[in-house]
Amino acid sequence: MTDTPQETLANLLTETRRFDPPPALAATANVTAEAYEQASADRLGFWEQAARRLHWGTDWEQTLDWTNPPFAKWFIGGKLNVAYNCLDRHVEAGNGDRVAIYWEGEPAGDERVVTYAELLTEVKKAANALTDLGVVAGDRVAIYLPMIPEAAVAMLACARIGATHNVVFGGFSVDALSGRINDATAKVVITADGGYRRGKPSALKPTVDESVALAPSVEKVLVVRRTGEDVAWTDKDVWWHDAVGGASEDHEAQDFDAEHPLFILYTSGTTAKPKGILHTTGGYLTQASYTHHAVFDLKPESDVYWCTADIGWVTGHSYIVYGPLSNGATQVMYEGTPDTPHRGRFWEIVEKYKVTLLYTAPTAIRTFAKWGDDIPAKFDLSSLRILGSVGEPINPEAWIWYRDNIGSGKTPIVDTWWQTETGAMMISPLPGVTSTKPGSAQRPLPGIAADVVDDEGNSVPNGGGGYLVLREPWPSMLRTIWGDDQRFIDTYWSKFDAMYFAGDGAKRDDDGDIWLLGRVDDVMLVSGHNISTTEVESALVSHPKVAESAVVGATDPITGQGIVAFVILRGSVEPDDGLTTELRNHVAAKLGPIAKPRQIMLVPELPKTRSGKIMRRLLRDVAEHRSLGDVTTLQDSAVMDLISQGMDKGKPED
Ligand code: 6R9
Repeated sequence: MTDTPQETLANLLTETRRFDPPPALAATANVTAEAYEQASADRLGFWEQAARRLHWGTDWEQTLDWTNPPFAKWFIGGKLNVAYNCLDRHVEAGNGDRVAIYWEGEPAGDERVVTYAELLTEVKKAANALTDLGVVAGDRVAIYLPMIPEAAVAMLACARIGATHNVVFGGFSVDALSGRINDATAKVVITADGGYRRGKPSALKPTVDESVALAPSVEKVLVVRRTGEDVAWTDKDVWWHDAVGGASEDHEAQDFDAEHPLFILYTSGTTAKPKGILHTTGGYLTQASYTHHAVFDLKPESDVYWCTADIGWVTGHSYIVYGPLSNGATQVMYEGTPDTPHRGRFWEIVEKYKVTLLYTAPTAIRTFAKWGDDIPAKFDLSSLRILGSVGEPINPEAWIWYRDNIGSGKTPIVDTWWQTETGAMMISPLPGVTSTKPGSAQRPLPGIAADVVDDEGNSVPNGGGGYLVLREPWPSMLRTIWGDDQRFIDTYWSKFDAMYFAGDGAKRDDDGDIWLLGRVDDVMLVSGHNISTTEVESALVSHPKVAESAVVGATDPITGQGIVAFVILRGSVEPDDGLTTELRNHVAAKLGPIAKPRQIMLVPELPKTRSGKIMRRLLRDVAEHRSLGDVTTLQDSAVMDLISQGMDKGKPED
């Protein structure tokens, strides 16, 4: 027996590199260290001030109502229009000629420049068209579109008339789409004939037709012509260019209650029925807008911002549409994949539009690293001043690669932790304040009460690992799961008393900074130690031959679970006989022998969701030789065949 309490999550990886903010950035930063002090002295006062950055038609009477947790209300009595905040007020302030969107289609030369005045006109017309189709405030509208400006127009038009949008990733299956339309009982679906993906038109309309046949609530389908391919036509279908093209340009935005439902977004990636995460109006916009201003230090007159996310992901909602547009940003929107027509496409776009702020995901960064340093080196990336990361823990080596190869070795990196459920960023460095550490999201943003706790819900000391929780409500928090309050309580508020449990593991380093360690469902129990997938993956990625890896725990007769690692090598590396042994030893040297993988599989690809998250659940099925579970949210189903074939050939090592 020992006095040491049972560790909740092991802390194996140490990182000592530090990068101070560039002095020039710090000197002019939108947000300084004072914000932390202000927020800790008066958290609600701090959020009131952030809300004042928006235009309210009617002021709120009370900032927060938390008398019936976990059902929060923010800015009670306040009224505002989200589209007015994103568009009209910028035009009224004389900025109608400012570019809102530089849109870049996937086919070369396919581009559109949309100013704030033009975007406003389109949104007004679309708002009128939706009204003509019978949509009224409170109705749900499903949006299933490629990355074209109409996606933003559709969302803002819904917001303008108080309809609740429900965006579904273009490319999701009939099951996924019809399930989401039905759960939200959407009245209208907005879609397109198709979009471009990897150099080819990729149809969307057939999936909508099949889904609508299964969805009795749908009355009309509004169809954008994007590819011009032939489409089947039903009596519910209306062309966007007819309905919106013919609509009036006059539309006065009406204010809605701060707690009016703005959107539902379904979370993906689990086996269970998708959860319709509900966000409302005032608190959501307050935090999406403030965090975009603070974390990207946006200077709307001079910055060109580019978030590479898809509109079907919460990142596209908060950091393509609502955050940036509410701040009057000029941004790039890109339709296609990073390797069409060549692997330098992203960097070509950065060079062309002189992008200053770039927000992308670790999966993309690791892919670029795999493709080789020589590709970004061919382009002028000197306009970049801040780089962001979101979606998964970023491995320290991928972080360094990003900074060195994309950020010329000098731009700050903001690793932003948040979720569909949190609505907006929660933990992140501030680029003009924080001395950054590769791989750490570091510190809760001002006004956010994040903590790392043990099984009993007690804060872990510095150096300890455990569960990431939020101790206080925040403005952009989910209000419930659509139609299922009990599931909302059970999923997020039952593990610990009076705390929101995010489902992520985390640790606090010796300075108190937070490191995300992946989903707790993925944590591996090896010989009595709880080991995070993230730390083992980061150790693997720190080997110069490894571009990407995914680690899972597979049942093991001796250790409980054995660590099985799936590894993608960097582009130029030829595997040799000793490589897997070398990698296993490398992990043992970095993290200790307990974390040494039982088996390493070299694979060409990893199974990922549409937002780029590794689906470890499927890899666990492979590692334990089970048939595959639900693959509806998988980005590319052929990947699993490739991996399973390789797995059958490989045999466990000692
Ligand atoms: C925005 C978004 C949420 C989950 C979250 C966590 C993971 C997101 C992260 C991160 C480590 C980061 N995640 N950002 N993990 N570091 N910077 O991704 O929303 O799709 O709902 O996913 O993604 O596991 O719980 P969503």
